[in-house]
Amino acid sequence: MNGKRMLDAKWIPRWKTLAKGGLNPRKAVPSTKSKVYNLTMFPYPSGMLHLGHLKVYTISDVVTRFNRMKGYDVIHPMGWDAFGLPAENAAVERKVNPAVWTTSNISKMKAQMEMFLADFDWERCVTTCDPSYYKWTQKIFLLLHEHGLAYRKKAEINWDPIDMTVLANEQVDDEGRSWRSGALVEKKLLEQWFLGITKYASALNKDLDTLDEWPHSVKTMQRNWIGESEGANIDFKLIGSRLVTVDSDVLTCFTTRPDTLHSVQFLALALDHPIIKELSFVDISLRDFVSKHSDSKSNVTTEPDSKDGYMLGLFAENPVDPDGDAIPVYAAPYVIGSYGSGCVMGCPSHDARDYDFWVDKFGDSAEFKPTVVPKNSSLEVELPYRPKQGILNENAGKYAGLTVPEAQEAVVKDLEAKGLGFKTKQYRIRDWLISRQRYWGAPIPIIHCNSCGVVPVPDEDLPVLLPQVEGLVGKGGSPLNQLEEFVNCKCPKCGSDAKRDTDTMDTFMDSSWYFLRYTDPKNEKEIFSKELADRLMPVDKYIGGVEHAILHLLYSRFISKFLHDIKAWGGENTNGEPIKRLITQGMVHGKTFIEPKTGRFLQKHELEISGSKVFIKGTSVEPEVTYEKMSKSKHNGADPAECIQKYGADATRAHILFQAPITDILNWDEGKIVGVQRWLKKVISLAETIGERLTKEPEETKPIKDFNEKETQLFNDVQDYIGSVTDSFGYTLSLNTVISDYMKLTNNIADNVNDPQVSISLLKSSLEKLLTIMAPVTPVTSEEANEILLAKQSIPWQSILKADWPDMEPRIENTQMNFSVMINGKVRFVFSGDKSLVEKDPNAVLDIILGTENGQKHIGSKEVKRVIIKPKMMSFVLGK
Ligand code: ANZ
Ligand code: ZN
Repeated sequence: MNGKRMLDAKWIPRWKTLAKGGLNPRKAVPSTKSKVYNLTMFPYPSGMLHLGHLKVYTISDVVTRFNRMKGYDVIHPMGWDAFGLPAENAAVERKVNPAVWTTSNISKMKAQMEMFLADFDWERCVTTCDPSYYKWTQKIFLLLHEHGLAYRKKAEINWDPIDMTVLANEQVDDEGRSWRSGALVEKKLLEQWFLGITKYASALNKDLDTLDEWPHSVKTMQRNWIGESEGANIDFKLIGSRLVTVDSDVLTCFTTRPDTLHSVQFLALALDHPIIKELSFVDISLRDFVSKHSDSKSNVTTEPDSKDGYMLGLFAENPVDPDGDAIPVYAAPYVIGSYGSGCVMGCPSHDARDYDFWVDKFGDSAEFKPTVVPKNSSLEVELPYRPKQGILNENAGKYAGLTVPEAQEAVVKDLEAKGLGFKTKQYRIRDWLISRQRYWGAPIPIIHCNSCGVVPVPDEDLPVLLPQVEGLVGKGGSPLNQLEEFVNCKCPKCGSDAKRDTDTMDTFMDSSWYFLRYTDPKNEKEIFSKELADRLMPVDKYIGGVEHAILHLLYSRFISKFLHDIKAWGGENTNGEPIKRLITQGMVHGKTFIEPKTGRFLQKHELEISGSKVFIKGTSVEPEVTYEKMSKSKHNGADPAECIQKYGADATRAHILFQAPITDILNWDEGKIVGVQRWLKKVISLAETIGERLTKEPEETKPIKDFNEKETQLFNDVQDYIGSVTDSFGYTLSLNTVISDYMKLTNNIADNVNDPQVSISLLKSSLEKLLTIMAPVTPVTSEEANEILLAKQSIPWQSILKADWPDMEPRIENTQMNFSVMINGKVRFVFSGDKSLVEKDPNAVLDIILGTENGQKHIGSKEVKRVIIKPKMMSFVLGK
């Protein structure tokens, strides 16, 4: 063990004694102010903390320690996101049960967190795979079901052929690959459970406006994901319809541009539209067209770029021009079945896709019916004309001359009056598919009965325990299905033989409410007590990775709002938003060495360090150096535990904060940690020097009004740094400047430490303040230096971590000035006096000088011929 680790090992047990097992004795000091809820995204228990964890937990730990010193009642919980594929897959690889694997990883990671002194409220710990937790995840599912927000439907699902499970839309990237395995996702039709997040789409979108303390970028991502479009539903009557299974003779189209209604030249239906289903029975070529454009497994597909279309032989009338040309209806793969009404009013003059479709059908002979033209009529119009700044032309009949917004209002109003349309909004977001055909998750608490149908598991039978079995782990396709003792049960309603649902829930369900459970983690009777949740919610600061900007945060907002709506928490005036301030920390990138010729990533053992340079071993070639996302293949990872072993917790914590603003990417360069180490050493040696002086010099507290220039300067600097660090911790979270403030103040005190003009009492109190404000980041060094200082004064030790945060005292105006006193042109001594002497009568000043020892010595009773007083200088010319 080296010196630094020895200090860690010295202090950790002492704190634990004081803090009843915790790492921060301050926790034992009663709080005087209101609550602060600091939260970090809980990890999945992989067994190994990485530098990203170290960074995020250090940030929340230092801020929490600061909040506690300020007297707040802080809650700072930690838990484990323990269900899910990563755990299941890892357990498969290592041939152990995920439960066993998870438990052992949790204790490993907890120990690693202690190593870098992260002080969490372990008494609030939750583990999502623990029955005492997932019982309540299941209860929330049942509540959603009770409120019509959990339902089953046959759905085309995204099937990940590697992980052998269903993925939510959100888990498939733009290229159609699984976010986890990277496999190309296939489509399948399965009976699945969905949560009705779309019912909350409007609230989730609107309330983003209330989240003032969220990063703009995250709100934009959520807004795009929800995808709210304002527009209208417009009904087109079918002419002479001979449809039988479809019991309506109107086609409803959702449009964002009701102003273009007069330019409609066709209607286009999605391939899974009920009308197309019916017509396919009799029309073989339509059947061929659909199957040509459809996925063989699911029958539905959307080809957003396809210009293909099939004329159905149906015609419709335009609601604003019923006597005009009959409008042909097509089947078109570019129309999305699940968006709007699955039917588009085609405006080739104004919409790019409709234009392409139309031109593909009619080529050069295609005719157009534009209704919107530029305001400036001399401008050449190129179709499709899409701008909304135009006005309507004569094709628009009575609406001619109106601007686009005016026309939209007027058209919709007229349609509404005739019952042919209405204003509405559409959302791009889809309901949340939560069924997973995997083992390691919370079982869906539903029983299927032949006579009663879908039956919720009664509350008294919760939790539906996940059976502890070997062999099922890692198999896709609902492995619980193979366990007869699990599947077979009695129907809670009629008592006859029934079967359990064998799917488990998406783990995003587990993590969508854990912050609520932290408010009351041991409750055995309720999800959580309303009273406790109301007192501790919302989360004041939530720190985590931006990769969770959409999924986790949107689901968390949804479930919180739902629980709020059913009055599980929250007062009248809140809108159920769970997170007040969101802080997205930047990633940690690793130093990466690349062979210049081949571009190959080099391993550490292939490198050789010589002075400040690095060479490829055995050559004089310098590798290219970059910083990139840490990964095994780039050999650029760094082990936090190793770093703490080498440098101690304080240096590691300070280094990680110092290298970059918390929201920026942090380029991890261990070499730079020496600067931090040097600073910490300096702090300890300051304690020794000042302590030593305290044993020799009398410590008289000098009143502030008697401070000389140097003392005033030091005193004011200390106040400035306290102010700046307080702001950084309290609001801006500019934690890199906190570290540089510490360093500057340390240097400041060090510059004065041997100056006889600076009183020992001021030096001591300055150092004490420095140690106190350092305590959130470098508790070991603060504690060690404080102990040295106390020992030298023979004061019994008490933990500095218990201290209150120092107040910033008002700066003092310096009234004193050092004057160099010249006698006959030569500086003889320095006189420290009030600045106002400059304006005084020279003879009065002379009297003051004559009153000093130096004045008597150098002037005495000699004749003074001239006196000149200037700032910082006095000159006396004496007679012979
Ligand atoms: C006529 C029109 C004229 C349209 C025009 C746009 C511009 P956003 O903004 O994304 O919501 N649309 C409606 N339902 C559709 C579906 N199921 N599949 C594909 N496209 C669909 O898009 C709304 C617009 O997309 C709607 O407004 C409709 O085309 C089309 F100058 O109606 B529009
Ligand atoms: Zn039954």
